Amino acid sequence: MRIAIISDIHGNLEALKSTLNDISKRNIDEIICLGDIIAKGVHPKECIELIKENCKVVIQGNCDYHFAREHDDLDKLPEIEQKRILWNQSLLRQEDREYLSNLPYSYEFYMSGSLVRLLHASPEKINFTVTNNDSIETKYKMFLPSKNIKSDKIADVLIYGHIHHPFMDKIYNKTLINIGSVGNSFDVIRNEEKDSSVQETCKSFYLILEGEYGSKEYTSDLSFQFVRVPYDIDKELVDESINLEKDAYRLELKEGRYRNMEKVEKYFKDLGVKDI
Ligand SMILES: [Mn+2]
Repeated sequence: MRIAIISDIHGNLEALKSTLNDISKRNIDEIICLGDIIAKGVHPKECIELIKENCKVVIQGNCDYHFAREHDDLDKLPEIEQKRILWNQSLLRQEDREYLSNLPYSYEFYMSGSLVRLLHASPEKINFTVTNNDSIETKYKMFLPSKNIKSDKIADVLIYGHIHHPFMDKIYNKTLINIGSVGNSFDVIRNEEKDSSVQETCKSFYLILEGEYGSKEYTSDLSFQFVRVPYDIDKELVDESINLEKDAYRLELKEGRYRNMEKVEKYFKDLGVKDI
């Protein structure tokens, strides 16, 4: 069984179309989405339609939850956040908001002996950020069950999205995988002296998981294939004149530079990372 896992489309229709087209050529049995279909780009409705048509399972992301729900405390939020919520909601129909609000938190199955669990960001919180630079203790917690997860088992393979930056790590006998982002790939830090082409960063990323679906026996092989798909970035940006944060969005799509650099720099400083 070959399962394609996609995440973090963020309203980028060209990226999603190119990714689905690539998947259609690779003998895939089913597609699973790990959330954040909307927010940032201007095509959330079209992306929701394509995701509904193509994905067997869709998990809720923090942006799906945050921008689809009613905010009773809207006037107490910072002004930019109020604007962001209203702008994102103006691009959605009521049925889209209901769909996004009712997506599940996680999904799991056995494959080739391993319990594979899929979620958007972390077991405890839908918007908690775990990166490949975090400690072994933090990474290990990703495999643990929580009140949000239906089973009480510790996962063997944990696959997630949210950070827009793919990696794979072994924590003891466990496997932690981030699949990257379809529509909003970026590097949190860019270094002009060390980087080569930004096109490496700006592609759509997804994962193919292959193994014996439903098997609790360690007798068959299990494999993970990271895929990068180019897409027409300029075509996607044609409709961006209505985008509330078009300059920041353009920088992310064209140059792979993240918009919230103060937050990122503080994060790395707190970790004690100097040479980035
Ligand atoms: Mn997210």
